[in-house]
Amino acid sequence: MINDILKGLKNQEHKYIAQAISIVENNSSLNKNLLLNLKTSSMESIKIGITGPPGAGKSSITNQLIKKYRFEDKSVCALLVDPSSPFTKGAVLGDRIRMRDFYNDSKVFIRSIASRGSKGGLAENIDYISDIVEFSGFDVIIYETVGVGQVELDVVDSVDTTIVVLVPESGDDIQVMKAGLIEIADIYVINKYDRKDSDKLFLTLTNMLQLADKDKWIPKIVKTVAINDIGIDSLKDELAIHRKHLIKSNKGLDKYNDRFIKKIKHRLISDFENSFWNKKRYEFLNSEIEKDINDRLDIDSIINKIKSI
Ligand SMILES: Nc1nc2c(ncn2[C@@H]2O[C@H](COP(=O)(O)OP(=O)(O)O)[C@@H](O)[C@H]2O)c(=O)[nH]1
Ligand SMILES: [Mg+2]
Repeated sequence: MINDILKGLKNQEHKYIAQAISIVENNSSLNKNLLLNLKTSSMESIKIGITGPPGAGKSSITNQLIKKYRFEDKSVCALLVDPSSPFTKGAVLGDRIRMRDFYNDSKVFIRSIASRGSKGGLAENIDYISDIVEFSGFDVIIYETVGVGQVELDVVDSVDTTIVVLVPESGDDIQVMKAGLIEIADIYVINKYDRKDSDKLFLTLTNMLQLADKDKWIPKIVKTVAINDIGIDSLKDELAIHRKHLIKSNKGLDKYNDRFIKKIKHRLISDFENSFWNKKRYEFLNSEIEKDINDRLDIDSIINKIKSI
């Protein structure tokens, strides 16, 4: 079975990509281990993260970007990280409908992934999922996420370029800063530039970027009206410029190495946990939990006891 999956992934067959991602999402450790050694060369595909508040136009921008990359015959994978619970599928459905443009295009793979699955969150699975889609050899991989929670920060670690989408009505500078969106952006998009107060947000952002560290990459600001395909070409140009910067400054290699180290650490932790816990250790832990709160040993003593078993 695993050989079929690997072969299917190499051929970029949607059925197998979906199956591999499901294996990871269902967290079946046996099957997940079979996927562990996907050899990927993380530097090859263009990896983009798009984040920002709900309704800012992230999916609309993703849609337009996919069209542009398809025009160059690049294959594209878009992963929509859905923060809603498994019970409220609304957001996902909306995304799917707009993405229907690519329904018959075998070089476009679009999938929603749950940030909070029934077993385990995205954070621990994002390494696997990005390995799967990179192994499948997509030229471009786009992750769409909402806001800046832990999930988004994990996604930022997995991509080369992070786009933060803001809209004129998304509020004043303080809110933007407070939301933590400032630190993570390589490119800002002010979408819905057809709306009033767009220039105001542009000025605010421009002023804010004056404070940025001049030795580092200074984020660009791109104005777009995603629904009318305005500014998307500039966005694509800026993505290419940032990519060149990453390669020239060796930042791309640094990011790759950081991801490599992170993967090793994640794997070590999960291997350690899997081999550490056995029946006796669990039994001891449970016996403590069954005690009245005041009768339990303190945490350090419990840990030492468990280690000694
Ligand atoms: N006026 C205007 N509406 C837009 C623009 N881009 C997207 N929208 C609309 O904004 C709504 C939310 O867009 P969507 O892409 O789903 O936002 P997301 O939640 O960030 O993915 C949709 O109704 C879009 O049609 C734009 O540039 N101008
Ligand atoms: Mg969306």
